[in-house]
Amino acid sequence: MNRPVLEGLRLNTPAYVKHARLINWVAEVAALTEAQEVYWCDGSQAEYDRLCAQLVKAGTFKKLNPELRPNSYLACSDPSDVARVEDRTYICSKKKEDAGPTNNWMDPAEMRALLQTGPNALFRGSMRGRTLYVVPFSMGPLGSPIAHIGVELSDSPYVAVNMRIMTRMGRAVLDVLGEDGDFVPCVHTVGAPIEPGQKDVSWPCNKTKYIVHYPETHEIWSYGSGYGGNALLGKKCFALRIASTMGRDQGWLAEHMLVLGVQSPDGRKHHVAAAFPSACGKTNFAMLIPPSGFEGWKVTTIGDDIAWIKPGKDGRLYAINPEAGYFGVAPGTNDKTNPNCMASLKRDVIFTNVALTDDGDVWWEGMTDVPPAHCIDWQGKDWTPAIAKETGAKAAHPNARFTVAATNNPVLDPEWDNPAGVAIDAFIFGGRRSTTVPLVTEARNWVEGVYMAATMGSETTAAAAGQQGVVRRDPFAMLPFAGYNMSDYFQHWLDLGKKLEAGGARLPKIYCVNWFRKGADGKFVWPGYGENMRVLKWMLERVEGRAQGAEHVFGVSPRYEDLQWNGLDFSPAQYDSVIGIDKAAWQQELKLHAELFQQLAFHLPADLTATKARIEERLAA
Ligand code: SAT
Ligand code: MN
Repeated sequence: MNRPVLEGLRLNTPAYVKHARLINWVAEVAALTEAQEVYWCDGSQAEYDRLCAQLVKAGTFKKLNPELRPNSYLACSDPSDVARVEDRTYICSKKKEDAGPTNNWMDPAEMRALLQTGPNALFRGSMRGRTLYVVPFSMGPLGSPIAHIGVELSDSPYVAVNMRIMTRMGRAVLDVLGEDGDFVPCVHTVGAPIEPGQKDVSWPCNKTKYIVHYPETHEIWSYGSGYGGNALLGKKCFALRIASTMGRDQGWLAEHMLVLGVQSPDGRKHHVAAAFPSACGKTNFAMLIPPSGFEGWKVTTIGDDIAWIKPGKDGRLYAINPEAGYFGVAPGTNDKTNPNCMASLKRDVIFTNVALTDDGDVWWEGMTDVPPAHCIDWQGKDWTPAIAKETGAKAAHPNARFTVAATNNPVLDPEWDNPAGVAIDAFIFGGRRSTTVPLVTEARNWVEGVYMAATMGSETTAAAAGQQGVVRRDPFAMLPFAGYNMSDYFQHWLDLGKKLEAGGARLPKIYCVNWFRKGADGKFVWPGYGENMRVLKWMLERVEGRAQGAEHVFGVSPRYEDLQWNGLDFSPAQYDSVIGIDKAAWQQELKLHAELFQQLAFHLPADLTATKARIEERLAA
């Protein structure tokens, strides 16, 4: 440890912190990064307000018009730092095969030399001139048997305030941690030290980026980005990549899933967990408003992005939302697509990379039918509809986000904070596919369901840097988030199912959905959004053994007459075009499954290859 630096540094450890290992680790990281100061977050409202005011002063935040958007802020990032960077994300397990072919891998010792221990280690001096914020957080209700604790050390006050919304953050977490409780250590720097006399910028970051996970020691080190999942380390890094490895070792699941409750008019309540890739409508689905014809039905939100699921003593699967807030995509959100979300965003919001209107409010593409006559776009430039028409400039970045507390959601499920979680009745897996994949299919059994989830494909979105709109395989919507070998992850799902079934449990049903099929005119055929309730109702009636369907090559789908149509004008012909199975398209699709299985050949479960062979046989018949 660098003595002279440590001696000059005040750790400012509050008296209530009793955890010696934590204090030592903070001291070590402060010495390594040469942070100017250490600040321990207590998670209070006063602290949040103070840090926001400081961010306003630094130019990172603009305070929005308090009459139109009380207690809300806009941050605009550096144009180079706008999304997760999958090609800079590493799983550093001891053995390369444990990271698997879908993850970037580097030997842990080599990575540590690069980041922490080598002569030019990136973290060395990376926080010079900055404050190191100690951010203790709980993923899940404090003290829940399904929850786990992390501590993020970050030189970004933007991260500190976002973490207060996204997690249970602050002093109460340290009380649960006590003198030697376990926590996942997360270190984050924007990688932009300030030298004496140098002026800071409004969004510090570094061209070089590393988002690094050590699954064996449950550590996260993130360098160079201040944005979203790269920087709010409780989210994808901990709650998915590290937690998925914890789940493998301890017999539970960490999944990229929303969790919702559905109550029927006669008061029966079911819970559904649904996996979709980033920016495919998880938040909209989690806040769905049943359409006309569904009076008396109610959908409530438990979570919108991540589920931690553990088997209960009764053999059923219980899910919690490890997060406490939503970091959702703004563009496309409006009073028609997601009125509950719009209501959630009325106050107490941090917006990132949306546009600023002339009256000090926010705007994004799709928020209103008529765009404002003028606004300042996310890059600080003048924006008008005429400029947009001429140059194609977007007012908001396509991956612009809002950060808002779950408690702002008018349809928050009363059980959302229940430490015991909610029992899951059905899993849904969905991708964004213009062709091929039918509106909904029920797997005939757990293994077929795992096959559907494992071979899921989706067209890429703006949530990750890189080309958009190309179909890639995204198994379980976990391609960028599985913290270990994808084939071992499939095996874990199969093993858990077998174990629960052997114990006599009735497993949740598994469904594959696609809201995104397009017609010959290039437009979506299925109206989506609230109308997805029609599909949800069918699934839950199947769970109850009450609804009918027709069996086909890879599962069971509803016939036109099996869905409830009142309140929607949707013809049998239109239905055919979203539910139909085109033999040639599926033969092509299975070739893509074969490619995936070739890539994942190491440890690929035999159950999945056998399932594929059976589908091929049926398709050829
Ligand atoms: O990972 S983020 O939190 O930036 C958003 C996402 O990709 O779902
Ligand atoms: Mn997500």
